[in-house]
Amino acid sequence: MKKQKFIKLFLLALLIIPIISACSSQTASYNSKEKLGPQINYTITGIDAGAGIMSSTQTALKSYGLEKDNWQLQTSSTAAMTSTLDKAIQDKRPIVVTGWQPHWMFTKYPIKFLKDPKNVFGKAEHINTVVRKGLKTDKPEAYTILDRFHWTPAQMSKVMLNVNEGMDPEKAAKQWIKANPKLVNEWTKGVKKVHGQSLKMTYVSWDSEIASTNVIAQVLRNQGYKVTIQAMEIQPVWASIATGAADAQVSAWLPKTSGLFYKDYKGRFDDLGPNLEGAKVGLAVPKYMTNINSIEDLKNK
Ligand code: PBE
Repeated sequence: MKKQKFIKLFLLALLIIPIISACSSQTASYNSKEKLGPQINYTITGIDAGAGIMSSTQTALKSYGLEKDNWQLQTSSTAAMTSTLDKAIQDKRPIVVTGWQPHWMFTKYPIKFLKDPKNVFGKAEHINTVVRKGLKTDKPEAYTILDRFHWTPAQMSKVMLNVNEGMDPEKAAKQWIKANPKLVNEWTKGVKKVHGQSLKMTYVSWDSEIASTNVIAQVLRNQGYKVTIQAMEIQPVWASIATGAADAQVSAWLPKTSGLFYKDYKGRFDDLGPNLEGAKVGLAVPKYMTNINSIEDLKNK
């Protein structure tokens, strides 16, 4: 009698378990046959509110008619966004994030940019070096080095990856400088050493800017400057240069991402041109969302 009951229970379990797991996995992982919006609560996972990519995404929600479809942009931080992305990818769940390059998210995770036929995010971006008025005459040596500072996304990514793996940014910068003497020498060639003049740089704690600011600050330290770097929001970074409270920043993503600040502060800074070319900003999804390839697909698929 007892044995029969046990067998019945066992058979029931055999029947039920696959049904339960099928149900839960179906709501969890991405289903290309169902509309995307409801699967992710019509939410794009974003970063800090001040970032240019956030205002561009708001513009995209309007231009692509997603806003009236109840799509929304969630504010968080780069760290929170990448950890949400990490978890989603582990379960093959759908997710739409604000994405940009250079950033290790594109090396670490199988994600792709969504096409942007309305060109809201712009095609390519460059990152410019912006210094305060008067730096050229006050500190010509620093000005020359800052003006020459130029590297590639691949070079920046090396520093970013080390920092992402837990290395102290200053140490990562020193290591990178040691490994790239030829390039660094191009920036400093023929420039006189100085002796303890102070120099202040401001930046935003985005991975790319942590990397670039630490590298150029270290190069200037090796030249004899006493460099302090201070992290803040993007708007105060531009204000610090415009008011002369800081000497330089290397975080100006242009023409779109920081374009508003560039316009607002025009005439109150010196633009030394790009320190990096081939940057890109947009929306991104995991590659397993094979039928989502354009921002327009968020609406239609
Ligand atoms: N970013 C990275 C910044 C610039 C650097 C794309 C997140 C932004 O303003 O959006």
